[in-house]
Amino acid sequence: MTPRVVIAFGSNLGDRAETIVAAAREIADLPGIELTALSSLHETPALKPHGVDFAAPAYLNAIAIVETDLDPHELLARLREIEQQHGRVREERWGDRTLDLDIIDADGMAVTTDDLTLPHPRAHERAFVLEPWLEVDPEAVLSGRRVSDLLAEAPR
Ligand code: PH2
Ligand code: MG
Ligand code: MG
Repeated sequence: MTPRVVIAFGSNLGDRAETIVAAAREIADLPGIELTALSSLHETPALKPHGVDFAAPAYLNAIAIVETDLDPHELLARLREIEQQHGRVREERWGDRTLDLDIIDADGMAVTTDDLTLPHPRAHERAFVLEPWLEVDPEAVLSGRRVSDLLAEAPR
């Protein structure tokens, strides 16, 4: 069976909805990838390293499920290109951005390298990832835990 990969979208600068919808189409158009689900767009307050920042521009977050045989590093390289095309600038950690594309989980595969850790190390506690994921897959599991349970425990 083709591995199922969960990709998170985040945007809090520019035309957030247009950017996420365009990026989803660009992902679907990548060779070797089939997009099988896309959540709705969830508006969420910006989480910064010191906590939720209501003064920062709010995010739109979404989740896509894709099926692909691409190696996660190969997929990450493609996602970084799409971020670049949408004007992503990397400055401060968790700084405001036009587009963030994160791989959350690749069929439970464990990866620990400098540029990629799978499953995503913070996804289990992020309602802005868990909620849209649950919307497209009510039975979703992350690191052996039900995403519905993780969401119930996640800080709001
Ligand atoms: N992404 C971050 C940091 N903070 N806050 C929200 N609401 N949504 C995000 O996608 C997000 C964030 C780092 O990637
Ligand atoms: Mg991120
Ligand atoms: Mg990222």
